[in-house]
Amino acid sequence: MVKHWENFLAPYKQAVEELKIKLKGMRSQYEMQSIHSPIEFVTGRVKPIASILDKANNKNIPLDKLSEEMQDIAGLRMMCQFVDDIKPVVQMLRSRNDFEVVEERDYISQKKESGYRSYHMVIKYPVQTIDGEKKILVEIQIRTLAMNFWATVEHSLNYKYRGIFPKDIELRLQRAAEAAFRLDEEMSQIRGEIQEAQVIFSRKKEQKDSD
Ligand code: 0O2
Ligand code: 0O2
Repeated sequence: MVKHWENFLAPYKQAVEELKIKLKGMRSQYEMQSIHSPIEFVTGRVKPIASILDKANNKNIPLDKLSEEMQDIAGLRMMCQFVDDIKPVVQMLRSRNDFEVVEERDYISQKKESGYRSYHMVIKYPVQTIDGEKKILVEIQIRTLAMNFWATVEHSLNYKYRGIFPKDIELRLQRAAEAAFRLDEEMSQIRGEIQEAQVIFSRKKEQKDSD
């Protein structure tokens, strides 16, 4: 059984590792050209077996249909400083030719009832194995740092309360979601100022490094 999971998850692990390098590489390319990177940082994970089983159970996904019906066994996250950075990242992902985008879900213009905001893309990624090429589904979530902060906190609370929040916590989470939204708006307003400061800061850092 353990061996079976190990075999099943191996291409997902490989995909996450490869995509982390590729997507982090996009950030370094911006840095090299000294232009504002729309990507702040990238994380990735393979869903833990227990979480796969829970989700399959909740969504009635038969275990032999996991690879077609569970889109986030392999998951990448790309964090951006500003809401306006998200579109260029999405465009860039669409224009790559090392994978195919099969679905997009825009929870930014259409936030979820919980208050969750993020842009989701599901891609079909070809992994090269010793038995030939395997195409697997990978979910990429693109969000701002503020959206990520909210989602991370809500995710832990969700885990603690198993999705059934006490009324006061639910209310606070909704207010926190609004506050995160306003924070993103405020930051967009002073985006120019922030970026100028960041350019000066990185020039100073470069100077120091070359001294
Ligand atoms: P790195 O790899 O060091 O750069 P869960 O099932 O949710 O309880 P979880 O949260 O997936 O378990 O596991 P874990 O170990 O906390 O997460 C590993 C990394 O993947 C974390 O960043 C998370 O921010 C990120 N991550 C977690 N869940 C998801 C997801 O659903 N989709 C995507 N795309 N990324 C996720 P590290 O450790 O800084 O990453
Ligand atoms: P993990 O690894 O625990 O994060 P569903 O899963 O039913 O919500 P669907 O169609 O499978 O819906 O995919 P969807 O909603 O596009 O993406 C699911 C993933 O988005 C979740 O993965 C979360 O990572 C994130 N997400 C969606 N809604 C919320 C929310 O209200 N709060 C938070 N914090 N994250 C959300 P999982 O399955 O929870 O996995």
